[in-house]
Amino acid sequence: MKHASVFLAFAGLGYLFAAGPAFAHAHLKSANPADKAIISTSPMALTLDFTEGLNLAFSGANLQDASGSQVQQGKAQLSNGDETLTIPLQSALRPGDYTVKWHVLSADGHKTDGSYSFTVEP
Ligand SMILES: [Cu+2]
Repeated sequence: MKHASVFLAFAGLGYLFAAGPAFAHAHLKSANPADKAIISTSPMALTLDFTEGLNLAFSGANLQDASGSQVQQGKAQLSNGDETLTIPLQSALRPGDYTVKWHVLSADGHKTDGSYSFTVEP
């Protein structure tokens, strides 16, 4: 379905549409903790929901604290038709600001990346 709509976009509307933001790659649909969330309890895992299935071997996310240090995390897993990336955290997050930097390869072979932030309150 997604490939068909991509093809139709090229065939019907050409590059004008293809260059637009509505093009179908694996975009981050939602996350938990969410972007700009302020939470009072450390999450057990990061959960990222994408708009397409992912290739686990080339997909992942790194959690960094406010100083840019990498936070210890477990092995990433896919679920929900490979559209949900779950990354377990190995210990409770201390209060502070955190940034999630993600990079994924979708099943259609396209790479996308991005980042978002959340805050753990004291
Ligand atoms: Cu794509």
